[in-house]
Amino acid sequence: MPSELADVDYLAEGKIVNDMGEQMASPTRRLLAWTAPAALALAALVPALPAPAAAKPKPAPVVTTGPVDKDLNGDGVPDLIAVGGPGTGLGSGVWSALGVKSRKTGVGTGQVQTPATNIGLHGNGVTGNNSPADFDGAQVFTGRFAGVDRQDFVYYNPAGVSAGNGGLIIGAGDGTMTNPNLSGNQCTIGYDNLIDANGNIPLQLTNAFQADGVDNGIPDLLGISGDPTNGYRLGYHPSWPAPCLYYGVTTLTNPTPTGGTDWQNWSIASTETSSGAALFLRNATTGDLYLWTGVTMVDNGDGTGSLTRTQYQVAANWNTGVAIGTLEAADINADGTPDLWTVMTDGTYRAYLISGLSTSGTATVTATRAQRLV
Ligand SMILES: [Ca+2]
Ligand SMILES: [Ca+2]
Repeated sequence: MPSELADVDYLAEGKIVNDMGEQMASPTRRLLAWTAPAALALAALVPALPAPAAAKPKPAPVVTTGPVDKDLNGDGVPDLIAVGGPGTGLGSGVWSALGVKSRKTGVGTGQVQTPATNIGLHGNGVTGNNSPADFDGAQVFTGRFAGVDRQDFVYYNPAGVSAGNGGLIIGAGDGTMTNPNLSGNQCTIGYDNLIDANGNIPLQLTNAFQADGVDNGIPDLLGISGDPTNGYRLGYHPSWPAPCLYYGVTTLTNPTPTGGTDWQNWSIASTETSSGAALFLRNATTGDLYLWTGVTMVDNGDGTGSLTRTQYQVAANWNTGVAIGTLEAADINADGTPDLWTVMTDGTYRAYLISGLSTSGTATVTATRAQRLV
C-alpha cells in the first residue's frame, strides 16, 4: 500500500508570470494572456526587456521551457494536465497545474499549484465555437509535437462525433496553450493518419518520443487499437518531419505485461528520462501496474515490430477498480525513475513517487495526500 507523505514543503511563489512580470493566476489575468499569444510566444524565445530604471524590479518571466518532459513552464519541474468534462469531476476544458518545487531539495514534490487553470476555454480550434466542451471525452497529453522549444498539447477523441481525429495546439511555454483559433497555433491529426491495418481507430494514444531511433524533430505516437475479431495490439505511429502528420501504424507484437493479449484492458502513460522513453501500463480491473523503461521500437519492415524494454512490476492491487480520469507519467522528483500523477473522477489528484524498481518484486510507491485540483 502507498504510504502518505507526512509533510510536503513547497514554494508559495512561482506563479505563472507573463512578460510584464504580472502574475496570471486569476481568470482575469488568464484572459489577458489569451489576447496576446504572440507576445507570450515571443517572450518564450527572447530574454525579458530590462525594466525601466525607475521601476521596481519585477520577477523574471518564467516562460521558457526546459528539457524536462512535462515541464510546461521551464522551471525544471514537471507539470500536470487533466482533461475535464462529464464524468471527470472537473469542468469541461483542459486543466493545467504547475508542479511545486521543494524549497529544501529543489525538485518536484508531487504537489501542484491549485486551483488548476482551465487552459481550454477557447476550444480545440476546429469547431470555432470557443467551447471548452470541445475537449469532453478527449485524451490530452503534452510533448514537443511542433518540434520547437516548448511542450505542446495533443488532443485525441477515442469516441464521439470526432472519433479517431485529434489535433495539436501549440504550447505557450508558460503552462497554457496558444489560442488554437488563430492561424498557426493548431493543426488537425486526421483519423486516416491513425487507423490500424483493419481500419480501427486507437482506443488510446500517448507520446512515443523517438523510440524508433529516428529523430526527425517530431515525436512519434504509441497507441492501442484493435477489435474483438482481430484482437488488440499496441501500435507505433511514426511521425513525418512535420507536425500533425503520421504515416501508417506499425503493429507491435508485444504481449501485455502479464503475458496476455487483452490490450483493450490496459491504459498507458509515457514519459522520457535520460535513459529514454518509459511507459506505465495499468490494468484497472486487476490492479496491475507495470513500468517499461528504455523503450525502443524495433521495426520488422513488414508492418509489424516490437518494443524492447525492461519491465518492472510497480505495484499489485494499485487502485483496483478505481476510475482514474487522468494518468500522467513524469519524473516528478528528478531522481531518474518515472513517477505518476492521477486525477480521480472526484476531482482530486495525487502523486505516486516511485523508487526501488526491481525485476523480482514490486517497487516502493509513495503517494501524496489526495487534494482537490480545482
Ligand atoms: Ca514546470
Ligand atoms: Ca522520480
